[in-house]
Amino acid sequence: MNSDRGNLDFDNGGSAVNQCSDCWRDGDSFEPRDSVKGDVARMIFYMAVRYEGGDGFANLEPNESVNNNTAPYIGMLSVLKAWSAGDPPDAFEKRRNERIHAQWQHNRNPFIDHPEWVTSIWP
Ligand SMILES: [Ca+2]
Ligand SMILES: [Ca+2]
Ligand SMILES: [Ca+2]
Repeated sequence: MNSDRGNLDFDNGGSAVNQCSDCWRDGDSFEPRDSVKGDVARMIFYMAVRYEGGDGFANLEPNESVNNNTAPYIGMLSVLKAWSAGDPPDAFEKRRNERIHAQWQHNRNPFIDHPEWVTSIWP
């Protein structure tokens, strides 16, 4: 999925993407299939709070644009919020979060544990 997305922002619509069932893309945005929309959004939200400009990484932040290209911003915030609300964490996503927590550096995605924090941080 990542290679299909490239540097595109996230938004609804576009044309069907080859070899990616129910994925859509146009010149400035990518839309994954419904069952992973929330997963994708929570990953972005996690990166947004994880990357705050330290450790040689840019301060990644979500915004309301589909023309971010390589800038450290990812849109569309309103669409990502809708995707997160429409596809809440399921057993599979929670298990993956537990596994990542156990195996890799004890990082976990707080938005999988607390999806309600999305609207607390980005009202
Ligand atoms: Ca678009
Ligand atoms: Ca999902
Ligand atoms: Ca950030």
